[in-house]
Amino acid sequence: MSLLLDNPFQELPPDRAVDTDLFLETVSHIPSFFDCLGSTVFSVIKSDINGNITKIRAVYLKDPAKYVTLQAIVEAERDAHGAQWPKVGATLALMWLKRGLRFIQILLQSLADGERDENNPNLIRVNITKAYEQALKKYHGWIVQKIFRTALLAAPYRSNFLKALSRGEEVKEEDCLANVRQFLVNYTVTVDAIYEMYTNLNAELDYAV
Ligand code: 0SG
Repeated sequence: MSLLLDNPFQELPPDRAVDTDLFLETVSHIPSFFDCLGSTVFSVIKSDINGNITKIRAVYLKDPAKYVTLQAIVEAERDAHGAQWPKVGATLALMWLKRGLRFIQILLQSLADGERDENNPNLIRVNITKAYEQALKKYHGWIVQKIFRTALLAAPYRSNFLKALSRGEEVKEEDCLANVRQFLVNYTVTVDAIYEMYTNLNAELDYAV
C-alpha cells in the first residue's frame, strides 16, 4: 500500500466546499512524509507546512460549528480584519499551504506522467523544478530560491522516492505510480477548489518572501 493512500483526500460535495476538519486531518499527515526524504534541509519545509496547519487549526477550534468549511474561515476573517485581510490569520496560512500542496500535486503528476530527464532517468530534478517554477518560484526572493537550489541537490533518487512512497517496500514502479494517480484524483480537485475560492474571494496576494 502506498503511504499516500493511507490518508487519501475525500471526494468533494457538489458545491466543492472543503470541510475544514476533514481537510486538516488529511493534510496533517503530509509533514511526516518529509522524514523519509533523508536530508535535514527538508525540515525547514516541514516546519513551514506544520506552522500553516497549526494556524488554521487554531482558528477552526475557536468555533468548529461556524468554521465548518475553509471558505467560512476565510470569509469570517475578511469580515473581521478589514484592510489587514487577506495577509492575516488562517487566510494567510492557507494561502501559503495551498502553494505547497500545488507543488506536491505538480511533482506527483509529472512523475505519474512519466516526465523524466532521459540523460539522468533516476533523478527527479526536472519534475521538482517544474513543480517549483509553476507553484512557488514567483513568491520567492533570491534567498528562498537559494534554499530551493540546496533542497534540489538533496532530492532523493527517483527509485528511492518511489520506494519511500511505498513505505520502504519494493513495489513495482508501475504499481507505485498507479497509487499516485489514484491519490491525485481527489487531491487535485481539493487543491483546485481552494485556489478557485481564493480567486473568487479576491484573497490571493503575489508578494515574494
Ligand atoms: C522531493 C522533495 C523535493 C523538495 C523540493 C523543495 C522545494 C521547495 C523549497 C522551498 C523552500 C521553502 C522554505 C520556506 C519558505 C517560506 O518562507 C515560505 C513562506 O512562508 C510563509 O511566510 C509562511 O508559511 C506563513 O506562515 S503562517 O502560517 O504564519 O501564515 C507566513 O509566515 C508567511 C510570511 O508572512 S508575511 O510576511 O506575509 O506576513 N513558504 C513557502 O514558500 C511554502 C513552501 C512549501 C514547499 C512545499 C514543498 C513540498 C515538497 C514535497 C515533497 C514530496
